[in-house]
Amino acid sequence: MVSSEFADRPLKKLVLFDVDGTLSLARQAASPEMIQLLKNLRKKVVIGFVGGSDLVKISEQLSVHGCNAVEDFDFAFAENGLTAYKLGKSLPSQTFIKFLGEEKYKPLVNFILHYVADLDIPIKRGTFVEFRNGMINVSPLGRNATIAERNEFEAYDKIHGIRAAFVKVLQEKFADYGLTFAIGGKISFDVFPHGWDKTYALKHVEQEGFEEIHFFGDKTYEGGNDYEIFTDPRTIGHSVSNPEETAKLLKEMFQI
Ligand code: M1P
Repeated sequence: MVSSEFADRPLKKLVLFDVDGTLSLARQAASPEMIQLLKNLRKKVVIGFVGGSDLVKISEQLSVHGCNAVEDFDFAFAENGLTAYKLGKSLPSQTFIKFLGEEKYKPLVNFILHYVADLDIPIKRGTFVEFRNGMINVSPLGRNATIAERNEFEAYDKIHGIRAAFVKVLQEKFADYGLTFAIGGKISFDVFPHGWDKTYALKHVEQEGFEEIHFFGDKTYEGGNDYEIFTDPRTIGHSVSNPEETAKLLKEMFQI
């Protein structure tokens, strides 16, 4: 039985979305058309997003065109659900540093910063390690790069495999840390405890009694940060290449 909080929705289904590449272009705002489509969808089903980024960044992308990312989605999951809201109210959360402890974190971050310092790549900017609530995000380019610099790094990385090589070294060196290294976006990778991938968000919804939980994502291939939730037996996964494809599928599936 789905909770009475969602009694106004004719379909007892939950539809979850990745953000970058699924609802909007990476690190960019969702279009007015996408926001309107989500409003229409919410009249029929329960909706939520599951992003890898922190809530501030996701809000920059989804709190646009009159939408509020926390209030206009029934479930708002940032950092894979480590920061979680249901109907605008926050749910209990965990932290990366509590899981790992300072004494294990310090050698990890020191090693990462040394590795970045020794990397010979065309350009570097700043913020190579972003410390978040539920994970750290590591970028060889640096997070405060421009959109053009991000795209250039992505193209360079496709040829030179900078992130893949970095991840391999970390997986070997810190094999006993219980950490997952996931390449989700264009310039960085996320580091979080095993199981704190996007399936973490499902812990918050599995007792709600939905008849179906759909998930839409673009990084659904093995190694991508949508892979685990896309292949999870609790979800019906939909792989998309861009927001336009998400919109097309939603219109077909839900007649909106
Ligand atoms: O949502 C996908 C990823 O988006 C960003 O990645 P990048 O800056 O590399 O494009 C990051 O916020 C990352 O944490 C997230 O997984």
